[in-house]
Amino acid sequence: MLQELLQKRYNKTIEECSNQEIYVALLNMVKEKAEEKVEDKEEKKKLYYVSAEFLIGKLLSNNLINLQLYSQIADELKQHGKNLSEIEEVELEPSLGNGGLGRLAACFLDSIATLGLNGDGIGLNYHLGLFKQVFKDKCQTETPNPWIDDKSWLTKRDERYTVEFGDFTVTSTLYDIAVTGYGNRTNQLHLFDIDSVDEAIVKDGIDFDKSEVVKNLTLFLYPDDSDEAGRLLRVYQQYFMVSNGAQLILQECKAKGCKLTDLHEYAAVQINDTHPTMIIPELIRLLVKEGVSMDDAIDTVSKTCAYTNHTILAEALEKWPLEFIEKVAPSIVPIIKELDKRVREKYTDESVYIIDEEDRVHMAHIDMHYGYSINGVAYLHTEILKNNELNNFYKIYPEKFNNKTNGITFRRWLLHCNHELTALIENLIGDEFKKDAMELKKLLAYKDNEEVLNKLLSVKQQKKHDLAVYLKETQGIEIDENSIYDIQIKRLHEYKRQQMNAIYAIHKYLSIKAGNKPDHKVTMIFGAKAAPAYTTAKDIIHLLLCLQNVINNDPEVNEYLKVVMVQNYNVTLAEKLIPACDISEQISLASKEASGTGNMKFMLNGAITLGTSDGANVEIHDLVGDDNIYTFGESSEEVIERYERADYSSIDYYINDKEIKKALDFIISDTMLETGNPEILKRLFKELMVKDWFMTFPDCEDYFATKERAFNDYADRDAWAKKMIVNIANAGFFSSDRTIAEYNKDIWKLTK
Ligand code: 26V
Repeated sequence: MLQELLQKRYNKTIEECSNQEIYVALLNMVKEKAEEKVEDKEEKKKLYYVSAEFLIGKLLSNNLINLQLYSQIADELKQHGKNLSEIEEVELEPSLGNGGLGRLAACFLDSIATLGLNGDGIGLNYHLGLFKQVFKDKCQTETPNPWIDDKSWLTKRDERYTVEFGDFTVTSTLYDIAVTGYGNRTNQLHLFDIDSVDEAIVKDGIDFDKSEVVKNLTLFLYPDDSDEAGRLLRVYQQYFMVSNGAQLILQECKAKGCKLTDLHEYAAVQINDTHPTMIIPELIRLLVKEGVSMDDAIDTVSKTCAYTNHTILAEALEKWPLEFIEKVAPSIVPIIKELDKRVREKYTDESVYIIDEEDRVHMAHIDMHYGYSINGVAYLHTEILKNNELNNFYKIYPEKFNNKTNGITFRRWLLHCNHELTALIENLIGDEFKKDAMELKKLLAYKDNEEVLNKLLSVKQQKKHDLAVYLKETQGIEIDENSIYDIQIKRLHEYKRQQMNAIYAIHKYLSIKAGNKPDHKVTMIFGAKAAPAYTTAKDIIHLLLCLQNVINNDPEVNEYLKVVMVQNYNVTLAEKLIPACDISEQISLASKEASGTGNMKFMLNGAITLGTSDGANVEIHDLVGDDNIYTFGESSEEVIERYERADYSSIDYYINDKEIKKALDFIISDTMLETGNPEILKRLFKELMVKDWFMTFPDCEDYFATKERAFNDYADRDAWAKKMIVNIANAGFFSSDRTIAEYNKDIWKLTK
């Protein structure tokens, strides 16, 4: 098949073609095949998943898998001495997301198409995506991450919409990326853009003139919002996204004969976090403009839009100054005021108003009053929303609240990233699990089968070897494949507590130096980007890079412990790291991680979770039982109470706990100050000693002890392999196919 294609395209054989040429030929073939699976006649109702982020990752292999062409192409290439994974290297990874929220949106699109549902994504075509992370002097620096070239997955469409901002008007351009379902239909990811964006305005690193919106509107994902111009640009991006989205939705519904007051029968709009919230007033505005009464417009839009909450962190819940919206999108201001007025007429509780006394617009409040569903993303998270964070809204609208525990697409996070494990599973239980993830439960029958357990261990060993080779080749990092791989990869945020893991590294380092030689070597692997303006997060990266230097260069210790921080952690790296992992670090402060999805990917690939009772860890625990997970730390209730009492004093721990003091003091020891930047290290030391806002110290003792227990258990290979198989067998619940089926049943109600 490929041979013919290349012959026709280049008049060359597979052997004669460069990887680049083969890639381009495959890209075009996939685009054509995907197009054939676009449904000619759409169902009446359609879902629009609106999100500022879609962290889709590389698409070639994923699409080949979904079109069920992967083995055929891979085999053909192999016969001719080529390797599909090398060809994949040609593809640039689009970085259209920060982390979990964006990756979740990408998994959801895959599952929506796989379940054969009529649903498209709506977002923005950021030219330079999220920044690329480059380490310099053991610190994070940021550079642009261009990903669009003539061989990208984007297809330019003819649709153009006009978006009116306060002081100027733009015409948008629409690009689509085909979303192939596994053995099913093709949907679209619509990414809006404007032609005038100018990459040449980027100066040093990722700096650019924020005032020229026509040149920078879709340049970067979430430009630095540490200053007012950056925050304003975010509002421009958001309004641009939703105004285009609203116009597209209305155009498609009208084409199907929708009466405007029946919008909710034709469209379900899922608002992914508060970033797309302005779609509510924008839809209302457009309906009113077409002659629908305000009452009817509010009524139908409220029955169309549904909101997903992804965090309880107050600083992440958007509140835009009304004057920003007045400048960016003056035409929706009267609508927002009208929506607020109606709330004020009904409720006396000021905490549920849309516009507060400082004239800030609480975006989530618009979603909750004027949407028909409010969901959290894991059981615990939804309970906290109902009982604590959003309790005032829960009291008004109990019927709107529901939980949808997150999921991941098994096509990317098992079939694609772990061919060896997929083959082993297929040999044991057949291939039904590819469509029905709950089939994985059948693996439990093998949990005492020594031969199977050994095979599982050798698959893990193979993936550990592959990672070692990959890191050496791509980053010059050497790791010992016979060590335990203990991995924490996720955005750098204090609540995720990479700093607690770093404190463990110091503790262990000092303990080895004091003569306690461990039985098993451990490689601690970190991967994380920090927001460019988030000082403490960047300081923690500096700490990790300094520890990497000190520990790995200490001959007394490096036989037993190694610390590795990979550069520019992204989806591609995750696909290499996750299959290789032994211990999955999920150590957020209980109550703070809404769900986590990395935890699910690790579990599916046979890593054992070391985690707090937070987010979806709680559900992992319920599924695998006490023997197959390592949990530690204070409960979410205890943490919530501590915050309410406001009596946590980190300095007391520093003074009273010898181990904590020793580890913390090491941060500003001569060894460290000679290795790193004294100003940064001292600043971080102080931050932890006098603040420790995410309360690492109270959990340290339990964390360290539980971690040691896990390392010791690892030595019993059979017992460990049994834990692995129990984890894999129970991971089916976390398929995003299950999550999407629930969204559809409870919220979208699309018919097939
Ligand atoms: C955003 C920000 C922005 C301002 C500074 C602090 C801050 C902290 C957190 C966030 C997170 C925004 C929303 C988000 O990405 N939530 C993640 O969503 C995932 C998918 O539901 C979920 O698995 C993660 O637990 C959750 O953190």
